Amino acid sequence: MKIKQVFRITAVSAAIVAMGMATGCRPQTSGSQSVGDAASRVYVAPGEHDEFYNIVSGGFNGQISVVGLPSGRVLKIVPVFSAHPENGYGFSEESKPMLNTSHGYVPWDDLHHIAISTTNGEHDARWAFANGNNTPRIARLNLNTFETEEIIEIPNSAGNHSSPFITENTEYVIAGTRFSVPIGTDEDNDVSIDTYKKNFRGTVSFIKVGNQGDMSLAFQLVTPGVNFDLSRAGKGKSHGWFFFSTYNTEQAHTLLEVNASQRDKDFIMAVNWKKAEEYIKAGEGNLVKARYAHNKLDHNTHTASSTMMEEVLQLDPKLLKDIIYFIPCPKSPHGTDVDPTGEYIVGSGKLAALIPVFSFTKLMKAIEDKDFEGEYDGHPIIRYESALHGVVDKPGLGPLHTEFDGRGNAYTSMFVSSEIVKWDIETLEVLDRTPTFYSIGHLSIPGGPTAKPHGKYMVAYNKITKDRYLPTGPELAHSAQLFDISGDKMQLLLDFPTIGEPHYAEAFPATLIKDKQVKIYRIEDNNHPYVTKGAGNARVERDGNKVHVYMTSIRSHFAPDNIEGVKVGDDVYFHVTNLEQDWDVPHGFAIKGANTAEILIMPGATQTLKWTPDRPGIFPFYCTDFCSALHQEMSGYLRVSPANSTVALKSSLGE
Ligand code: K7E
Ligand code: CUA
Repeated sequence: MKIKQVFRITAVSAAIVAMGMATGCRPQTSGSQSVGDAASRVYVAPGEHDEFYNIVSGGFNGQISVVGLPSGRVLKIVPVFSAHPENGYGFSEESKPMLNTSHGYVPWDDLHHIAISTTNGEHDARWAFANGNNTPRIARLNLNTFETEEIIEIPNSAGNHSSPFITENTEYVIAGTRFSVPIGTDEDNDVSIDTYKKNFRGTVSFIKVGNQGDMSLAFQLVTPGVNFDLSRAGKGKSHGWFFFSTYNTEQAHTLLEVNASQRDKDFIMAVNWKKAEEYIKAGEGNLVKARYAHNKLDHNTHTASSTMMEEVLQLDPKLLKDIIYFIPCPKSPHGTDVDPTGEYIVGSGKLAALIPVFSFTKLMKAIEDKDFEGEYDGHPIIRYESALHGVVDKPGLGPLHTEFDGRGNAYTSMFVSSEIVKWDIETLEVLDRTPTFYSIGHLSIPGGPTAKPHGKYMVAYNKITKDRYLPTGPELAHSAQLFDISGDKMQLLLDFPTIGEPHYAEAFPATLIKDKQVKIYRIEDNNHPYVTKGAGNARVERDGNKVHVYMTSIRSHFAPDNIEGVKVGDDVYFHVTNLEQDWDVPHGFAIKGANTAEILIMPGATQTLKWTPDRPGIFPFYCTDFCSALHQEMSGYLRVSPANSTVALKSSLGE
């Protein structure tokens, strides 16, 4: 969530702002209590490796950072929804299709949440999924290559914030809408905003995940026009169900900070997705027209392709009964979390003074007994008390997100009172609390959302940094804090700055993937249409005003390294194949005046930089990645002649 919204003063939020100022932004203690043996517990000696991989969302940078825990060291930035000049993602011809959407090329998004793949509810860490909020998309990263392999756009959605969430066996990744919008044809959608209640709808999308990770949009449920927020799949006994938090059940379309906070309770929407599957098997649902891009990287050609999809299967749970139930939940819930057993469902109402915990067993009984207290937009509302296990009383202010340690404890982040509260899932008793510096959003325990948390550590992702680090002008790095949660009391071990604005993160033991890492791509397997296998095949070819440069790179030269006969106005394609078959030897390629980024080519791969020279002259090109003692020598010249020139096209190396 964005702090600016919470801190804007209105009648409704003034009191909360006051509380936030008093307790959130200016905690009494400095928090510098982390001394002594804490230092040794986060110390990873030179040459040693971290115990956990932490996959951290970058928020408004549209990327993911990979951080080692407990050290907090940044290991890699993986570009996902944002073009990345560092390696040419979104600039190279091969990667541009990955950022294609029904709106065309969209090289930025706002990435908030991570979902690591699971089997039987436990991390298998084959893939990481992440959401793009602004132009609704879900991405899949391969955790053996740390590359974005696939992006699927979500039609009939706006503000894909409630996303992505994973079911127990990675059957689906699931995405809900933040902004309800009209969901008809483009022409139908041109309606007055004040017809919100009549025309605006939410959707929740179920994206099937295949054995190789491949995503396809299986179906969408059309829902009332509420705003969905953070959500979780059931697991164990609640497998087959899904729990969405909702706010703005008032269905306001203006001044939401007041108008969406009227009701005492919003809802958790419980979805029986197995029931939805039954309906689909029985032939229910409507295929409706929808335009959305599905982009995939092919490792054989090192090239992404984009396919425009045309329809989606929609189910209307108003007609198809027993899919959707609403559970009242105070007040504007931001997160719904399910404990490792699948029995307890925790609602975190960001404006509520308590944390309600629902029981799946009681919920099922209430449904069986039709223990309802009316309807919301045609869907049954379950009686609050009937589904309630109990409440955590006075936990703190502004509960947002809850994670679990697998030892019967829950940990909830409190944005307004700027603290983490530890409580017992059964007894609901508060066991411990610790301040965070400052204004925590998400917290993350390794395996925290799974059936088998790895426990040990917890990371707080804080929205406000203030005085934690050396100041860097108006904008400060966001701040994470690592806690030891192995004992009864949470203990602060480390502060570390982060990349972008992290929201959610997931961590898992390094042993799950560290020995499976891809080190090179086999050159024999490279089926790129413009691959050059061996420097002897390097050449230049003209096709009208297109010039294809079949180029190789190996320590420490490009072949060819002298090129003549290119003319102003030509489109020059440098197809660079890195012939290296050694780990950790990429080569880069850049040429003077190119209106794009470099390309960084992994061992055995081919990447293409397109360049349209705008003037005659001599243009040097060079390798950008320090690859050997003769890296500075890894360079070449390209001559550009006027458009009407008769200079013959030729290339050479060593002549
Ligand atoms: Cu709470 Cu976007 Cu997950 Cu941020 S959201 S904190
Ligand atoms: Cu290749 Cu530097």
